[in-house]
Amino acid sequence: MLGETKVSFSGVQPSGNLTIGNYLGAIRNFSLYSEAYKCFYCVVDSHAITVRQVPAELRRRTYETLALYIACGLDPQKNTLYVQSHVHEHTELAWILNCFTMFGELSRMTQFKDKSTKHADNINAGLFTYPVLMASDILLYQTDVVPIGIDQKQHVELCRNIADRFNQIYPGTFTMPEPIIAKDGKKIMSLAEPTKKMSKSDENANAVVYILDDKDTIIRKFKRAVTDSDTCVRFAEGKDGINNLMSIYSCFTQKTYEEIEREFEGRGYGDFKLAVGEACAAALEPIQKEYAKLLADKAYLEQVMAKGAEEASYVARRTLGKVKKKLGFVIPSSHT
Ligand code: ATP
Ligand code: LTN
Repeated sequence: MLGETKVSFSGVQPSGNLTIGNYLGAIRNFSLYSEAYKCFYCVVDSHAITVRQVPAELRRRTYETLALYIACGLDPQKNTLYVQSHVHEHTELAWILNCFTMFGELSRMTQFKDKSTKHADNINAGLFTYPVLMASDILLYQTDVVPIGIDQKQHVELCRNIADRFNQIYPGTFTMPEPIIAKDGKKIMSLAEPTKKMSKSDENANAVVYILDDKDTIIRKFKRAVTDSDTCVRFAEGKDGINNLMSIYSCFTQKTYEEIEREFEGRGYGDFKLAVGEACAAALEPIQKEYAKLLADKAYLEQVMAKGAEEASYVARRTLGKVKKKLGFVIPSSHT
């Protein structure tokens, strides 16, 4: 909490083209807090380099992710939108928090286990301490709520453990953050393997619907989505593909599962898949239009990120100063 105002913080990595999973699980929910909370939404480029990135692509995606934040409804006047590496306090606090995080805790993180299997040739220390940098992102802003997809819940729980451990030794340092996980859209699954999370770094582009896919592509991908040999559109255990499509359709149309089952009673999967594709394309169209305008104005995006970094730095500097004092670091006289 910053004074009387509650704080919302979240981030997305510029590690690929953003998917409808990123939108429905995270970004769409960021704007719920814009009015009543002080909101910090960050493009986490330092996290992205835990796996190898092509420099030109990382740079381009950093602009693109910022443009998508705005196109998805985050007004830069009401939200602090910025790039993580522009505020050096993130990595500085991360070092300190590393000294308050246990090896065993980090070893239990499922994202680390998944990513180290996937990138077996590059199991670097950054991949291992990734959640500590994430804890630093969150704690620097005295955050109350962290809107995320369910896959990030374990990381926010670790962040709470780190904050608690630090506060036990140095009382009153950090606000305790709460993960906020939307009821609908918290885990959108791959269209090709519906038991696996839809992920922007999936090599199979047909498994993933990107926010920027055009209507024909979206419809084609939903048509090819893996389902089952049943023909009845209903939500049930074991029908992972249909359950996923129902959850996507429900998110884009606000219809309940019962309404969806009634709507498609006696109709086959083909009709249903087409309807999901159309609803998704219709919802994404205004975002895509706004995005195209924003991306054409690089100077504007640079202005947004500069203003965001200035606002974020102000708060980050204060928290880091407090932490250093509590630890017993000598504060240079030029900083007081
Ligand atoms: P990567 O494939 O590079 O690991 P990702 O697609 O998992 O990326 P992140 O940048 O790690 O995306 O996540 C940004 C936010 O989007 C997080 O809050 C995460 O929980 C959420 N998110 C990611 N994928 C999904 C999904 N399939 N369903 C719901 N939320 C998701
Ligand atoms: N680890 C997150 C991205 C992220 C984040 C954060 C989310 C980095 N820092 C702080 C919430 C709060 C992910 O989605 N992979």
